[in-house]
Amino acid sequence: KSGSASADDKEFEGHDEEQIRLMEELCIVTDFNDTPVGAGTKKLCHIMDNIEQGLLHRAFSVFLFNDEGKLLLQQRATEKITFADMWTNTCCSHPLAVKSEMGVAGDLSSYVQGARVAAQRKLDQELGIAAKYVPLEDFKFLTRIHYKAPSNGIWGEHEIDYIFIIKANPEMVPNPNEVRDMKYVSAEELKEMFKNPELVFTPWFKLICENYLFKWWEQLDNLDAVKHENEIDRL
Ligand code: DMA
Ligand code: MN
Repeated sequence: KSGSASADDKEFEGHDEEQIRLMEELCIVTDFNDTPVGAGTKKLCHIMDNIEQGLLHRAFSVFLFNDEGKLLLQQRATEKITFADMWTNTCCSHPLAVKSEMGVAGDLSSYVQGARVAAQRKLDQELGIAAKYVPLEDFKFLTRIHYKAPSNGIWGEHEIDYIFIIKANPEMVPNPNEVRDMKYVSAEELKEMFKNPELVFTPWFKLICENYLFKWWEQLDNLDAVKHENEIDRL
């Protein structure tokens, strides 16, 4: 399948122009151990046929907590090509295959730093959070999660996802092309949301909640005790 993305492609029929344009971004393609092996368009990396043949890419997920210990959730915009309208963690996307975000082959700390740069970039693009509210050194790296999940139609995810927690109280101006709604929740409020059959959540957010988040939430002041930076958790 062709890697380029254009509004004329039949895969994109009926989709938002800006979101189609973003499908041209170059993601970092990795092997099973998260070593970069090349670059692939966001389009190519999210086609389930390619994923079923083993195509894997690098991603990040940010969990932002305010000083009341509440987690900032977002509901994805209807315009999103994958996982539209679903509730999820604060911000997710991909470090791109550029010098500042890819890191140096074999050097995990440089991969982590590249993912922090990408996280800061997307917090601004999606939520209108200025970099001064989310300094790079404040992104606490917890672990990497390898997971696969189908979306709608031909689309899906297959990622090694860098998980970051950041404590901040930012001003925000959500970008309506990315975000439909935002909400700060306590752990109890999130558990109530999970019981509401009218709310749909992204698969990675559910996986992370089930496996780690509620445990981490109790340890926000002691995250060094729960992080495991050198592993890749296969979920
Ligand atoms: C992709 O997120 C990353 C994960 C962890 C699922 P996304 O679909 O929100 O990416 P983007 O914001 O770049 O469209
Ligand atoms: Mn992805």
